[in-house]
Amino acid sequence: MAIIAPTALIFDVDGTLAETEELHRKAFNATFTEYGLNRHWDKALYGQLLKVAGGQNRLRHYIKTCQPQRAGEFIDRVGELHRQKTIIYGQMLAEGHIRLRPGIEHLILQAVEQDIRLAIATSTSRINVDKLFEATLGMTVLDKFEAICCGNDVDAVKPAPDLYLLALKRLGLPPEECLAFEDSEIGLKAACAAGIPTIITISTYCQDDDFTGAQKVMSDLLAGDLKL
Ligand code: XBP
Ligand code: MG
Repeated sequence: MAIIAPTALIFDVDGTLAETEELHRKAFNATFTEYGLNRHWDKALYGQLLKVAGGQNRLRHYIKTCQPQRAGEFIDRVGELHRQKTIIYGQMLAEGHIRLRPGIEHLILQAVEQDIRLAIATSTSRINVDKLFEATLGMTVLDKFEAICCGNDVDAVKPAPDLYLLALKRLGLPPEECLAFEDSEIGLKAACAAGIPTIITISTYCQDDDFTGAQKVMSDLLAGDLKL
């Protein structure tokens, strides 16, 4: 599939650049253990919880829907728990547990070479983006991204369009000149609501998502003969 030179590529992070969600899940569980909370999110439950983007939102949603009778135990400590989860997740990344998904490095380096502009739109926090790049492509590559829009930068994360609208604003571009890369239904909804054509590379946790509205749906970037 040849893409007619977009002016900018906007990347989601978790699930798209790398299969990070298993590491996020392990970091949440390690935090619960450290705090003696006797909770464990298995893969099936985490798959459902992923419908709520952003770790703090996810924790609050879990408490309200799965543990309402015991909410008092940790509803006030969501911020503290999430800070600890972020530290543990960063350590796991630094230990080298994550690789980029197939074709991602090539696509980003090709974009840099061809002066195609780069941006990020992610529900996660900036520190996690930095740690992922430190562990993979390096900070000099992250410096090539003109707009790095993270959960803390907006009022509403995905599926709201805010992150993508912010990326467009910072790039100073209309949506049709950009191309978004996503792995999830909520990410696709966010990009589409901002009017940005979107390519899906399906991640492990999003196999059953509805990708109606995507320009193209692929198992990974290498599977789709994608060329800039
Ligand atoms: C996916 C997310 C993230 C991570 C957890 O983000 O929802 O919340 O699961 O990250 P993306 P935090 O938009 O990159 O797919 O715990 O740092 O919020
Ligand atoms: Mg994602």
